[in-house]
Amino acid sequence: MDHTTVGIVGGGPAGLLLARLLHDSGVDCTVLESRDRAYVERRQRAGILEQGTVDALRRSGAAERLEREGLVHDGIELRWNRRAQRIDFPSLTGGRRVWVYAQTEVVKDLISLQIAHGAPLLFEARVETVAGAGTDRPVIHYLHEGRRRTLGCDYVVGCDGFHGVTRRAIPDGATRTFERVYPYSWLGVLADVPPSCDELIYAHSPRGFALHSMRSTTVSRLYLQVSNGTDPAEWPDGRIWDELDARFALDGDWRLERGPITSTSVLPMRSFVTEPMRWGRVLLAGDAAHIVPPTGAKGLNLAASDVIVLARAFAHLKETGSAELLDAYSDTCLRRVWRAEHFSYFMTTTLHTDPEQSDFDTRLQISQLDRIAASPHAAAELADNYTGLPIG
Ligand code: RFL
Ligand code: PHB
Repeated sequence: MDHTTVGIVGGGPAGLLLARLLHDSGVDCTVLESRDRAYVERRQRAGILEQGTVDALRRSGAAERLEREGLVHDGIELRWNRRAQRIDFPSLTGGRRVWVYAQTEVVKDLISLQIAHGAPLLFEARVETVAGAGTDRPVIHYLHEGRRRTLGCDYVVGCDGFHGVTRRAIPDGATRTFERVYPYSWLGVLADVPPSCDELIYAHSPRGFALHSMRSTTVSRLYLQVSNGTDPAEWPDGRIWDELDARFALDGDWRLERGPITSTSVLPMRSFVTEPMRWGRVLLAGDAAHIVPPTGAKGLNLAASDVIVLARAFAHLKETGSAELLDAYSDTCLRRVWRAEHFSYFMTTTLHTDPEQSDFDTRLQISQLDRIAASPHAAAELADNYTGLPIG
């Protein structure tokens, strides 16, 4: 049986960044990813990186292309009642900002570094089970090149996302889960057209939520609130642009540029937390442990902050022999996780229209948005959460 110190299940952003950070500390690890490289590199997802995520990528030498191609954003725009309000991050947070750099690109950069350094990263290696969580030698059983294989580990980290298998290695009753499913989804649209704005626009409208984001100076990323169970085929391109126009409408001057739509997909929205994030020698990180609705742009950043905390704990164990930081891992992460859960819930419920929503509920949303526009304290609370709180 092969052996490694840290067996990492899943080669998404959490697993790949953890592998980089462990490599930097001289802790050996193996990443097992069920999909092929092209699939992982193309999976369209997040677009916003917080300062702490960018700092970690810089420290691990994975930010070279991000420095060149990433777009630094100093604020976002909120729209409601046909008016716009900019939230300026640096002035409200003591200098913090965010980066627009797609998750696909972060993943590509991390994969190419991992391969360049010869660190073990297996694609098309599907983990079937993780056994022995309660022992000091957990084992990963996986399928690779048509053969069943086994990897013995000192620790296993489940970075295998919400539908992964590692969470199941923890006995029933040892964890508690918390969940909320939202009564709406997002229709995500990628279009070959320069963004119609310099910064992201989050729009509340009587027709539902809309978000204008971007992938580069030539590619726009747009989202529309739609009903759960929507089939993207119900949304031909003309209908998408008309609906975006209606939801972003302003009394002032503004024009949404249209262009060829290259992909559409429907994304359900969920909040989910597992507590604790560790049992015995099995630890969970990223979406395997928690999910947020994407309105606060927190999912990828939470995945990054989990593995930053975890990599520090493994480095401490290697240097001092003390498992103190590893023992504190779950509590340290969950404080930040719950803050992000609250912020994501707040952004989601303030900006979306619940199909059951009354006029009273809508007035409360408008009052909250008016308050953010009128009060630097309310705006600072949003900016502080959006740009990301300190890690650890
Ligand atoms: P991932 O990315 O799901 O990666 C898990 C990996 O594990 C593999 N896997 C397995 N491998 C081996 N054996 C098995 N049995 C396996 N089962 C699964 C999978 O193939 C996959 O490669 O989890 P990770 O690494 O924790 O990363 C989390 C982020 O991907 C996620 O939180 C974000 O994408 C969420 N998110 C956003 N986060 C942000 O911070 N900012 C954003 O702007 C933002 N926008 C978004 C988002 C998520 C979205 N969707 C699709 C839910 C926008 C969208 C539309
Ligand atoms: C994105 O660009 O995909 C994106 C940006 C901000 C969000 C969610 C998604 O809140």
